[in-house]
Amino acid sequence: MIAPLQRVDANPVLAPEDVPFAKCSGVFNAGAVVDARSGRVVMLFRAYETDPGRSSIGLAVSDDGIHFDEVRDRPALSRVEPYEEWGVEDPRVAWLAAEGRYAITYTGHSPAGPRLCLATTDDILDPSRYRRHGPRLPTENKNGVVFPDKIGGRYAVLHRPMPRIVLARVDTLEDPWPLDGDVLVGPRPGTWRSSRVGAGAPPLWTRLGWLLAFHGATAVAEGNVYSMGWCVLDGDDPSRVRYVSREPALSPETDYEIHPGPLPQVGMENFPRGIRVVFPCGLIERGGDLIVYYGAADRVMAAARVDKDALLQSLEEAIARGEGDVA
Ligand code: BMA
Repeated sequence: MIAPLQRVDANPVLAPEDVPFAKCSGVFNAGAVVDARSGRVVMLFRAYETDPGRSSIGLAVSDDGIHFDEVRDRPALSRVEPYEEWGVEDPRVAWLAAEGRYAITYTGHSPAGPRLCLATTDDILDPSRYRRHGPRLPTENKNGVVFPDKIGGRYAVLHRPMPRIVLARVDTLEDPWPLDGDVLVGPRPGTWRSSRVGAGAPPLWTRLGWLLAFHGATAVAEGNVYSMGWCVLDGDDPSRVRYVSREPALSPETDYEIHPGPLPQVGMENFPRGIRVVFPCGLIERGGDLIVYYGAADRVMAAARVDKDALLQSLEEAIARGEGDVA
């Protein structure tokens, strides 16, 4: 058995009423990173503003990674550029230690469609220093992440030409990214990821290779349930997939992960059996634990933790038993 993620008692760790800058009906799909200077945990969250019914990205800070006592009174990223007209959504943050900068990937939504966008900064706590680099790909795409280290002298990125996760390599993050790449994980009929998958948090380096939290969804006719799984990629060659969760690591079960709807931020036609969503965008190390941050039911932020050594040990044993489900 894979060491289970345990939901933290404080869940939800961030909710719409915690946002000081706007009336919101949802705070969800937040990326997270440990601030390199202070060691505090920084969460960039999607805030769905009731009026005008569009998202911005807010910033919250925590000492223990569970209690986010400080929530900034203005958005860290708001709708500024034409490609952000309909909202900025679903941020993920990677700390590029060798360069002393952070890479923030997010969805810029506009009449042109959702685009995977990039911003970078040398200070995650100072949004005035965030620099936008615009959409990375000229076509519809979401769920992109940047690896925290270069591999073989190039940046490695994951993105999601529907419905699968691909790995691409680029010489600079600011150049356009390739439309396609090596397919890592795709949907699998009859399973928890029967319809589509997408990268969650930026991969984390471990002794087994790169650990990726990702989401998978069933088809709308099957209820469109979003769950989280683990994927392990080879450390030297991340196009080699060593493990993909057969069963979800986390699935909607609690009252905050299941919502009957309607919610203004959710297209209810996509959720015939209610909103059932676990949507991971952040993964950090804290003490001996890994903490996953995930949007729950497209309404609140939640966290779950697992002992890192126990997780890696159980993944290693599953790989040795040939349970990688890699096909
Ligand atoms: C995805 C994105 C996410 C959302 C999820 C579940 O396609 O739109 O922002 O959380 O669906 O509704």
